[in-house]
Amino acid sequence: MAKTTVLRDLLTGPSLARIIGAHSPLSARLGAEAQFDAVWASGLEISAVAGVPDANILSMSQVLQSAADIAAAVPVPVLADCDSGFGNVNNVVDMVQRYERAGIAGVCIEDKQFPKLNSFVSGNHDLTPVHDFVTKIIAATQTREDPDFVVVARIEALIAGAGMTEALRRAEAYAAAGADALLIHSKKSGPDEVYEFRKLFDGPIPLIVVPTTYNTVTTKDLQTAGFGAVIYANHALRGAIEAMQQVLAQIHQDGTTQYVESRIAPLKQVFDLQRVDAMLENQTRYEKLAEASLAQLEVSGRPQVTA
Ligand code: SPV
Ligand code: MG
Repeated sequence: MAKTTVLRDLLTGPSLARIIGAHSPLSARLGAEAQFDAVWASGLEISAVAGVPDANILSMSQVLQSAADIAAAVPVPVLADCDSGFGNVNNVVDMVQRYERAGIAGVCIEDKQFPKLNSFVSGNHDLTPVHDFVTKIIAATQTREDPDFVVVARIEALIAGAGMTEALRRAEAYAAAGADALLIHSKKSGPDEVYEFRKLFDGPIPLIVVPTTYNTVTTKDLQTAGFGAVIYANHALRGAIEAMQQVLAQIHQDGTTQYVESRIAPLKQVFDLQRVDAMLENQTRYEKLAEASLAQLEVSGRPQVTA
């Protein structure tokens, strides 16, 4: 779908870009309707709806298909979570070609080893050597055809327990390699760690944060601190899980659906999200055009088509 804004402009613009996590075209449409600036095609969410861990269990083709479906459904740009690039530099080259062709506005790759593990799951969070990740960034930026296609480099040093000095060393290397933005990830319960990083990193590219654990921080706080974008990575999915569990438990308990009606979306709302009206309007329009086309045959004296 044609986009109303350019992701690069959102990230570099004067106000904080607000990006919402999605796992499906429907959830992305809800995010766009809620006025978020862009959509994050979240690896965690896409894995979760497939019922598997966020650990590169799904193949690149599977997550690409989800991201492409999302991009086709919304007028806002989509930033795709591409984990650690699905392998080495050769996978990154192939990945950028495919994601760009699919109408996605940008990719985010993280400096973890393949297969990666979700940042909040305890286990192996070994970092990629800086040289290997810089190679991936250069490959990604040189592979893109559209200069506005965004390459975000995500730093996992704070998640891996490697410390602030290592995070900053990596930030400097990734910015110098041509990354368009850096995502600095943290699993602390407060924002001090990302604020400190913001103060110490004086590179010229925007910084993105994902305040899943430091959830009391506001968009105003982040804007004041000088971040370029915030990603609310998984909240739509978590809200949906909670809502589904409650509705299902109540139906099972009551033996009827009548008491959940006030808490579930009317079917009309589902049809609106599916764009049923547009489909029916198209059908009517094409049928009328077909009638007009056939009537022309009659006027021109050619034999009428009867069925
Ligand atoms: C995702 O949404 O898949 C992310 C963000 O990468 S996080 O789950 O915080 O790692
Ligand atoms: Mg992810």
